[in-house]
Amino acid sequence: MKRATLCFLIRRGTSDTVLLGLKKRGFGRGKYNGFGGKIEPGEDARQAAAREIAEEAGLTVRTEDLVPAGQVTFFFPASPSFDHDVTLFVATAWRGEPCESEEMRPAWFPVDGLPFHQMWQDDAQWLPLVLAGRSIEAEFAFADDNETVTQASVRSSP
Ligand code: 8DG
Repeated sequence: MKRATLCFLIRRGTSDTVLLGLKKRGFGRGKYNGFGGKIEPGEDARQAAAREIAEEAGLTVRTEDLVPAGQVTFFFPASPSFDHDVTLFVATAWRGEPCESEEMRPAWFPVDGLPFHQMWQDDAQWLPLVLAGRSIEAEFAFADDNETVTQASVRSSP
């Protein structure tokens, strides 16, 4: 099981917006997602998330500004090497302006207008909870196409 992080940067305002990145290559290519990736040896989840945000979006986030938002596990029975255990964070403070990287093209979306048709199918079941400030514990399993959700479990706490 690979350990990874995923972070959502939220701009609070009269209506909140969230920064997503269109993944340009690799796993999840063509989908919008938060910023994150594998936790490298010697890193904790916060350090990994801050590094990925810098690499993928060109932004500096202090590890203490990363607010834990729970854990999601993704199971791919047809391709177990894709299985991921993902630590979630949100942040509302960072430095810099988002810029496109080799891996991600960043764009802002209203939290009530997320591009679910261009995201992982499970995201509609948990991302609105996380963006509303809740912490979740979730598990999803995917069909042989590695896209269609076959089993879902989401628990949330305030
Ligand atoms: P890296 O070089 O950036 O470390 O690797 P990568 O290929 O870009 O990504 P990864 O480390 O394999 O991490 C996969 C990312 O995708 C990780 O942030 C978790 C995320 N992810 C899944 N499945 C799903 C999903 O169903 N929904 C969402 N929103 N994210 C997912 O692995």
